[in-house]
Amino acid sequence: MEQTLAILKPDCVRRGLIGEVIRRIEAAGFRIRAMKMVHLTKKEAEGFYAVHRGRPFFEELTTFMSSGPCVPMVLEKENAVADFRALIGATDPAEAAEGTIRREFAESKGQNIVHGSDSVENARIEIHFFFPSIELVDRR
Ligand code: YYY
Ligand code: MG
Repeated sequence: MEQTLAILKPDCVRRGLIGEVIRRIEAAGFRIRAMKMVHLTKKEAEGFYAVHRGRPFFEELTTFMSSGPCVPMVLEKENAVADFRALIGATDPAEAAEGTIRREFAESKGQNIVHGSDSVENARIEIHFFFPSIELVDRR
């Protein structure tokens, strides 16, 4: 079964939307295989988003991601990576499809409520960034 890494970003936590977003994730058929709350340091946020280093939004992005606690989770489902990207919608909420999580809740492109891995390979890397294998449950 495919897995993806989701993060409920600091804006989601700050605005009291953890429950609402998790409700939508579960209603869409994803099983939660790991979950915790962490407050990333600036350096940790830079490490997670290393692929974007040098981009104009990198400083703002990593400052935002280290501005408060976030909730990383491992989600499992057939076709989890693509299906989760579809559930959250485009990066910019103004361009995200009707009914997607970002369209419904995100206030800007930079503060867009939730992260989802963009490939199966990146999902594997991102899952291990947050979760040692002992924290990954395998319950049916
Ligand atoms: O995968 P996704 O989160 O949809 O977008 P990415 O292109 O990977 O960018 C990561 C993150 O960076 C995005 O969620 C918001 C922020 N960002 C931005 O603030 N401005 C951009 N032009 C592009 C991305
Ligand atoms: Mg991305």
